[in-house]
Amino acid sequence: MSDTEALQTEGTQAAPGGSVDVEVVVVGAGFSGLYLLHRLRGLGVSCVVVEQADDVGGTWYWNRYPGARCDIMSIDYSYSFDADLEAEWQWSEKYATQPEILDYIGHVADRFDLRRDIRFDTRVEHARWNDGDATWQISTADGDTIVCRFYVMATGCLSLPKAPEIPGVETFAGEVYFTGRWPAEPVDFDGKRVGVIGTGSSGIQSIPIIAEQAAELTVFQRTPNYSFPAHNGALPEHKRAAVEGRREAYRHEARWSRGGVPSEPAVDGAFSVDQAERERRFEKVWQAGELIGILSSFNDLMIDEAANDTLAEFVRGKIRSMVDDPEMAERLCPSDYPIGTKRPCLDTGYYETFNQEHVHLVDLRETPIVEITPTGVSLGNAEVAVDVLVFATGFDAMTGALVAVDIAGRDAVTLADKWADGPSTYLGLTTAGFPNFFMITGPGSPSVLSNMMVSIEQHVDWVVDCLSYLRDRDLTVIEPTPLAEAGWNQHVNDCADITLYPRAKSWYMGANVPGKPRLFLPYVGGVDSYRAACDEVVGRDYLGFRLSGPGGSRCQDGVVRSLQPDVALVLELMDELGLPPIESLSVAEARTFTDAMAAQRAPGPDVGEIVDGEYPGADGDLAYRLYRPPSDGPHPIIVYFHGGGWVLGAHDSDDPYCRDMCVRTDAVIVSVNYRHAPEHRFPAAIDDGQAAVAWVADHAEQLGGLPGKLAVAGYSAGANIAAVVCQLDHDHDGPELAGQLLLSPVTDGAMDTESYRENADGY
Ligand code: FAD
Ligand code: N01
Repeated sequence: MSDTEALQTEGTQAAPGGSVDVEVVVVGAGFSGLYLLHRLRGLGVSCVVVEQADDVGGTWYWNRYPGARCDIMSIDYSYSFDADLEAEWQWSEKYATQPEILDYIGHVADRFDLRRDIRFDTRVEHARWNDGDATWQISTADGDTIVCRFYVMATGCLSLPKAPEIPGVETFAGEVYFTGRWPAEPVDFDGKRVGVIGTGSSGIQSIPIIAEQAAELTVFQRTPNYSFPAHNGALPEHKRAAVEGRREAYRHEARWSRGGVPSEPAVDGAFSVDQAERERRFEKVWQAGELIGILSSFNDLMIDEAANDTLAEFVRGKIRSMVDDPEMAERLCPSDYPIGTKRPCLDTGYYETFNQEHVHLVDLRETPIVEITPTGVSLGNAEVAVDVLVFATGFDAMTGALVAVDIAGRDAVTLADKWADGPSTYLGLTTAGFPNFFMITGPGSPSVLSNMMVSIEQHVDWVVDCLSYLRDRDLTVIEPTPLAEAGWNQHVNDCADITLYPRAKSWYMGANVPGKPRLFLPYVGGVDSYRAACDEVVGRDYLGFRLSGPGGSRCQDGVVRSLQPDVALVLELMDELGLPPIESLSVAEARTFTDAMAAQRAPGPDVGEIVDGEYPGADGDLAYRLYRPPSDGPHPIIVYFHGGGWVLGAHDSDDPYCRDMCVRTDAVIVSVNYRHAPEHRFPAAIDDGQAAVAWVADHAEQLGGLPGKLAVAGYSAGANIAAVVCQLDHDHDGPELAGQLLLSPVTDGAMDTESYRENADGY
């Protein structure tokens, strides 16, 4: 246990505990709120659920647009907490429609007699924490207040439609519909001219059905999406086999899977196989129509742009093959963001819809909407006349419904103020300054990146177990500490930063809402890792939470995940392999080990040319490998020194990295070998480094370099060599260098130097 984690017992004075109307107020009667109510009843805790709609259902109450259905298989996208419920409900198809899902939710509400504790048609508008008696006061739009001990927002990640942000909407004289607020009564498009604005999942699901009825359909597309055919129908055989007779085991696998659906994670990268094998695998997932499998057909699709582009190009090829008009096909092909970084879609006949004569596509990047007029959509020079407008323009996702309520915590600080620069949470469940306040699938949890049912059940179970823990110990207040929260935020960001997700203007990034802070909102580390972190927090006596009440007051402060995620991955891999720590290996063993690890990794992008050769080192010839970019030369040259603690590696051991650097910098990379310790003691490596830079400078032209454009780079120990060589060349009139690039150059183990304080970021 570290010092910061030491259990601090802060006396046993009773924390206040004023009287309450009800122990728990839950806002929202979707999947989350209903399960929470059921579990709290089981715990014998009084609870009221407040819901603005007139019935249960949440997402599936509001999104009644034509074609609405789930895109995680219904057998997975359903509650798992009750075996009898599972046994008695049979889904009619692989991906159930909205009416069937709403029926299911209604069935659950009836079966567990939930409606009697739900206040429908009631919108929560304010919530105030009262520090004096440790209660929340919840105020509704109709002027009622409810005083409670614990306050849970089960308000959904995709429940607050965003404004369309197009001038003139209110002037439109025809019918207007929002997919996220679709009326209960059927909408008749028959013989009408319909405009659909938006091509996210809602647009892509509804467009083919609206096209079946409308006289003319115009789709207004700002960003094309990647969509895969759902191949809906009966439950696939492999799924039936995976579940039959072992449902509980199957559900357990889902809880400990990466995305909330049992699946075999890919162990190889996209470039570890040839193109034919890549295409074969992509074709297999295309035919399967399963969202979770698609992005995990190789292990590097979401972290390596070149790998990602192989899948993106495969899908673009499919779009071109399905859409007859080549120009229309190109407009439907996404090209300016990695596939998967905006949520991909599953569809039924979406692309083929554009082959129909009465279906038109307006590319808003070519002709933006100027305004909505009383009769249609003005594109500046032209107007598209419509009778009906459908806004499939999405949601203020993940934070919208939370900050829409005026929630004031300690010292009257509001959630909206605290999150002005983006949400800050501990585990996506709680936030410092807001005691006894919980969010279900809040920002910083896997939520929208997972099968939400698994994430919802996990969050609800965690909250209910927490309340049970508090009750058993006569504790009444729980709040995360700033340290724990900062650590979690850092971990969430670090996980996102090693992926391609932040590259897209997506709702995951808050980019769809003008003025919303840009940061990656969900936790991308996986349902399994996340669950492990939540369990660990509990197992370490609610690490990072301050607990108080008549039963005492304590806090075990600390950070649950302090290791950089990529480092953690390597360590976990080594742990799984059962290898001894590298520092305990002999030099020969360590070299064998790193060679074996290097053989496993993805090869890196293609470059224009690779040339192996030798240069005169300080004490004999040494090998180098030259990477030339695909573009026409001459190019700048970078002399590169590999990493490996002065002991390991060679001129070709950082091959993927050198390829990547070559392609991205458009420079020739000359990766040089140097003599290693312990056989060759200091300063052998430095001497070779100087010799290498001098030789490359002298031969720059023959190597295809631009005169005067020579830089030196290195990784880890190689960066130390690069730094020293640059210094020596500077001091002793060596070759003129245009720059140096030092990656992870550990020059001093101490962390209290000026340089470290000024420059070090993160861990
Ligand atoms: P919601 O279902 O959003 O319920 C929140 C409830 O809170 C709503 O009823 C709302 O009215 C109420 N509420 C909000 N604010 C207030 C307030 N201030 N006062 C009173 N009441 C309030 N996820 C998947 O994993 N798989 C899928 O296939 C899938 N398909 C989806 C399809 C669509 C069209 C959409 C929009 C989302 C989909 N999702 C899917 C995500 C989906 O939102 C979740 O799976 C899940 O339904 C969320 O349940 P919830 O109870 O947490 O929130
Ligand atoms: O919303 P979206 P959605 N002018 O934000 C465009 C879940 N879901 O309701 O990309 C013109 O994805 C916007 O363009 P751009 C799922 O998680 C699941 O479709 O911002 N266009 C985009 O094309 C999903 O991701 C299912 O450039 C404007 C579209 O509107 C999430 O809910 C079904 C615009 C919005 O797409 C949200 O999906 C439905 C403007 N002013 C939803 N403003 C399943 O299949 C926005 N757009 C399970």
